[in-house]
Amino acid sequence: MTNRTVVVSNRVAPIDEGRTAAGGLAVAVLAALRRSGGIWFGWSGEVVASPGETVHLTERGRLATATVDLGEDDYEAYYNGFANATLWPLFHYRVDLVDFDRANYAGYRRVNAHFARKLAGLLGPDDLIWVHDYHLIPLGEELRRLGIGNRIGFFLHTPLPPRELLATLPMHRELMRCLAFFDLVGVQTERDRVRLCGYLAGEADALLEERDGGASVRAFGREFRVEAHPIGIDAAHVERSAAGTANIRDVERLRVSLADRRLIVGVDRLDYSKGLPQRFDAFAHLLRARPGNRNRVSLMQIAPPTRGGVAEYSEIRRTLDTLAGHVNGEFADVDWVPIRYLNRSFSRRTLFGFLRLARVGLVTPLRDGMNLVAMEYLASQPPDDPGALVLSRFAGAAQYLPDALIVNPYDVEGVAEAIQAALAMPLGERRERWERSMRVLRSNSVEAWYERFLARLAGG
Ligand code: ADQ
Repeated sequence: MTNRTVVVSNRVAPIDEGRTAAGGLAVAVLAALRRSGGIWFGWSGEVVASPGETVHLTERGRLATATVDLGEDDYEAYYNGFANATLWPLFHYRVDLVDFDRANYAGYRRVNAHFARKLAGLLGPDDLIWVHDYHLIPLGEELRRLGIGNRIGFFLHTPLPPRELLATLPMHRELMRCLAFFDLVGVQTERDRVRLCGYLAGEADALLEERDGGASVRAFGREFRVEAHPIGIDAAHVERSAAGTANIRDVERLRVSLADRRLIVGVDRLDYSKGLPQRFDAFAHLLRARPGNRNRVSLMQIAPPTRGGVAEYSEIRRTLDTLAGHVNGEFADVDWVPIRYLNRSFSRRTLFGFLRLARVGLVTPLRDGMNLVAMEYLASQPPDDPGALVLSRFAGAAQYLPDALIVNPYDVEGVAEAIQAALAMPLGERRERWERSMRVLRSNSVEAWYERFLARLAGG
């Protein structure tokens, strides 16, 4: 890759982030930017009384990060408001939770325009610009308004709902029109791509031509491409890392505490899209319907709270506290608690160690763009005795991992039966399913995803 790359996302990982601390995506972006040279631009994570015009620049060789602070009003309207109380629920099909506040939309546009002004001053004429996620949909249009003619790509990490749901947003046309200012729009799955094309054809009279594994679109007086580019993980790194976790103190403590009981594990941000109440219900159903599992299996659910500034997140937290309490109250024994519910983060290595100990990985979001935890669970397994993955059909990952036990997360009894099947699955079958899944993961690493998207963006 010869062009310099400029990555733009809401949050920017610190440039000195250690390999173990950073998420897979952050590691991949930093490594790739080091190779090609480039900038990672976004919000600093700081909310300040008067943000001013400062851009915080950190440079290490050919790699730089550039961040800007947000004022309190902008933070509320842009981040807590339009991004996380409007677009996040809407894109996860939760129209019932969507906040339709026009003032928040104005704040969202204001912050995108501000980001564009600050970013424009850092750009060279040949830079490839790659914008990430739902926080920054208008950024392409704002950059074009400032005369930026570079190639600009956009990738949506969340799902995209069907046209009828998108159209509930009062400013849906204005928002979706922003996509036309990018040269390439990437989504996680073929289904998301078809939904986006369906919206563009139905609401914007787009002319669509299916070719080269995607669609060339003419809409809103512009031409652009829409393609599916499923994200992956660095499977080799997770495999190596998970294999060396037995001596980590928390992993050892977990193993000892289980004695000869089987572990079922869930790891999610505490978010209503992740289907956690249904998951707890399914586990309770398993204990009720199959009493042989009592005192024989434990569910450990790790769910660090996120987005505390959005009301729905305090609500889902309360719901889960109550539910976990009920299930534990009903089934716990003097030496056994059925659900270990932990509202905290762990280092990635420790997480991989937990995943490796689990006979069943339980990944049952009601809706998810991809879901990297499902992949990390598989890559963490010991090859000679791998566990089984129970995976929601509504996670993008289900479209790439048909060898998981695919479930409907709303069907509590069905999920309980799938957990039972996973617990009972013979070693031979577990190995076959795992090996086929790992072939998929190894052939689509996060690095390959990154390079492929940029090559498509550069290629015209
Ligand atoms: P998320 O909704 O955050 O991502 P996911 O894909 O599972 O969901 O990624 C979460 C990442 O955070 C994983 O790498 C996981 O290991 C890590 N993580 C989760 N809980 C943790 C904890 N307690 N401690 C430490 N690390 C933890 C969004 C979309 C997804 C899409 C990704 C990437 O919602 O659908 O797959 O982006 O595109």
